[in-house]
Amino acid sequence: MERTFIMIKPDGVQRGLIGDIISRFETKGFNLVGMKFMAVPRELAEKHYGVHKERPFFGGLVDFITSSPVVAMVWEGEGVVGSARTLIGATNPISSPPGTIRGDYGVTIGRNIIHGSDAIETAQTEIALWFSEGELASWESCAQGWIYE
Ligand code: DAT
Ligand code: MG
Repeated sequence: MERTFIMIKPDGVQRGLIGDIISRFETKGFNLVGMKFMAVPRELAEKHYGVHKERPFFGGLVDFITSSPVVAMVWEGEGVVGSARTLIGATNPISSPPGTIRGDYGVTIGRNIIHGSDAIETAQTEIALWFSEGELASWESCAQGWIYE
């Protein structure tokens, strides 16, 4: 089953949005298979955003992600990688429609509330970076038969 890496960023935690955000993934019908509330070591933030290393915003982005705790999660379900990106919305919250997490709660690109993997392969890399195998738990929801045909 497909899995994706989701992180509620420091601004989402500070603004009291943890419950709402988790609720959106839960009520959509996805399964939570891993979750931890944590301070992010600088080295982990730099690895996670390694693809943006040469961008001018890289230093500020790493400062931001390490500035206050985050909620790191793994969610599972059919098409979860793409669907999570749809639930999250556009990178810049100001151009993200209402109903999306960033569209509902954010204003600027540097404070966009949440991260979600952008492809299946990226998700696998990010899950392995943030979680050990023992921190993930596979399970079947009792609602499975009412979510999937
Ligand atoms: P996304 O998080 O939608 O996958 P991304 O991978 O292009 O977006 O960028 C990673 C994060 O970096 C993004 O969530 C916010 C920050 N970021 C991207 N572009 C930026 C910019 N032009 N100025 C400031 N921060 C930016
Ligand atoms: Mg990205």
